[in-house]
Amino acid sequence: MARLPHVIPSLDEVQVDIRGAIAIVRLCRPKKRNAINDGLIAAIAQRFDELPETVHAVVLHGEGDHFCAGLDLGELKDRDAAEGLHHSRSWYYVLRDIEQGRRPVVAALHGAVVGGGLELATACHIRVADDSTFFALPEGSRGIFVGGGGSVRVPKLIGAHRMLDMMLTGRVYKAAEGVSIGMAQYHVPTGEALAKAIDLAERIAQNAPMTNYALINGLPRIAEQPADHGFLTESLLAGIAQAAPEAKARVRAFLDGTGPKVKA
Ligand code: 1HE
Repeated sequence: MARLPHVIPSLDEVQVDIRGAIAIVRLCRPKKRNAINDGLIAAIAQRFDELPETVHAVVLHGEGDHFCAGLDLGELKDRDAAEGLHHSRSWYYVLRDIEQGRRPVVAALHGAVVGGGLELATACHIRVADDSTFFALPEGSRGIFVGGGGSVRVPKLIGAHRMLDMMLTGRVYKAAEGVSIGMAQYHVPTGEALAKAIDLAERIAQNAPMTNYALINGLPRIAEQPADHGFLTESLLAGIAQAAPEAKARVRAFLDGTGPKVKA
């Protein structure tokens, strides 16, 4: 099953603001702490699908006091095992299209980043956590399991045994400690995650699109390949990226003295 074919996307709950080369995608279900029901996950998919080609980086954030409370538990109680399996698979398609899409996605995190909310955040490429952020996987204590790719993506950031601890004991990581173990790359004061994420996205959008594509699609795969395969994949990506006219122009600009230098 691809995504959720019979679901009507709740498009009013996912707003998109295009600002030049970046898009700001906002989860707008604050009364339910941006908990993700079928309509919301389908709307996330559609909003990402519909981004114009002129968008070179995306910021994802949540309205209200929390980024995302995870799966809408109200829907869970109606599913049998087969429906649960297909539902879980449908999240994979949506999050995979974010993770392996055309452009990098920066998540601006605040408040609860829990359950499926953490799974959504870990499908993004950069995470900025403000000081109100807390990370948790309450599935363990609710008698369920992660189902949005968390068991694949979260251990890559923090290690399988930290995730085990979170699910077995209900451990909650506050922002500073969460960032220190790798949940996010940036930690900013409360209320500043969105601005920082926008700054980063604007910087990312200036990169050559092919370099960004090679990074988000190549690096994670290379990390899973045997070294010899990884070297070949890297060399193919390097060849494709450097052949682009934009790459030639950027390198020439540096050699002419007009391109930017690396600053300490
Ligand atoms: C929800 C949900 C939800 C809030 N599903 N309705 N996720 C969880 O187990 C997280 C559950 N939520 C919480 O622990 C808390 O709501 C929060 C810490 C996120 C926020 O607390 P707070 O005090 O700001 O809000 P609240 O009063 O708990 O919630 C406000 C409303 O949102 C309330 O509904 P109301 O009709 O009574 O106003 C809550 O019921 C509702 N709400 N979170 C449904 N998650 C792909 S598999 C992924 C597996 C999972 O993600 S499991 C879910 C894990």
